[in-house]
Amino acid sequence: MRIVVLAGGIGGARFLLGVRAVAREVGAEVTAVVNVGDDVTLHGLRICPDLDSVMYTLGGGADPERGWGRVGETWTVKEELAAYGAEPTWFGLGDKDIATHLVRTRMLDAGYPLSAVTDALCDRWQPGIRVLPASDDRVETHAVVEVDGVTKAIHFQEWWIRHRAELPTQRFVFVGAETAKPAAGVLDALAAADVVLVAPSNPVVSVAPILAVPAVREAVATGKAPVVGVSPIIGTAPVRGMADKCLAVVGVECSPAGVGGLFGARSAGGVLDGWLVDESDAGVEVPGLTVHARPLWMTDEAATGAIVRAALSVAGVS
Ligand code: FO1
Repeated sequence: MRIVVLAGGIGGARFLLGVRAVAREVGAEVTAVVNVGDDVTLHGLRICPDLDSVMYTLGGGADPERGWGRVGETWTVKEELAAYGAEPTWFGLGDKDIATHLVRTRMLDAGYPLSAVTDALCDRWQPGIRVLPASDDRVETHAVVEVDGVTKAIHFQEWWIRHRAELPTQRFVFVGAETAKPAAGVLDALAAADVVLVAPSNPVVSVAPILAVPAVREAVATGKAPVVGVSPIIGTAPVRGMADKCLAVVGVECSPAGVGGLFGARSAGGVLDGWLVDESDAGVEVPGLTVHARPLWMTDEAATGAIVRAALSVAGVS
């Protein structure tokens, strides 16, 4: 069986631990198509938070408390940069993490596409699945905000970290998405997939930027493989992170029904066939979608594996 997972953020990385566990049991191949909308260049370094969260988490090097960055991290370079007053001081780069960005930036500057760079970085981390950026092109999430009566676009990381998602925000823009092409390998993986899973990642700033690449959306929406999503919302709150604030920006209710409706049914121009919601949300209905309910807390790899098995069963491929 070939499983493709659309993923971003820490929720996506943790979901992939369960996907990998199930894939090992059933002998499936897994490809993660990962959000690049959070990527940013700071201090001259290209930083890809979602690719790194996936790589570090599956490679056993992620910090379990923060969720992002490396376990056992030190912060000497960050402190030295702050001592110089080198902005942005609101973004924390750990010493070990910086090595990843140095290798990535050097390879990108030498002309390698992000997919090849990611492959090279994964040689060290051995994530046990194929990790692909959604695009080798720049697709960068910006938030259109109002500050002191002035409307301007700021990078997602500035909105998320510096302003804790609390600025009055009109909308998100995925800069470059319209003309971006899927990264090498993405369309082949989708064409060969037996099932596509949408991880319980932030729907607005993790999954939407992947689907904003026109050929990716087209391949997911019209492909032969069934597409099943796992709700990142339980009740009225995100399982993790600030998806509630992002959903408010796009005017979607923070609920499993709201997010299911945002993705929409493939039969009605959306991207999903099935939608897995938490057991406490049993009875939720989304037009055009097969909705199943089961416990969705990813407390450990076994619990996450059980969620993945349920998603495969909704897809009819288990
Ligand atoms: N999140 C923070 O809240 N503060 C930080 O200083 C920070 C730095 C950082 C550096 C590298 C990296 O890969 C991720 C980092 N994150 C940080 C997490 C990141 O901003 C977001 O959680 C993701 O982009 C959302 O998926």
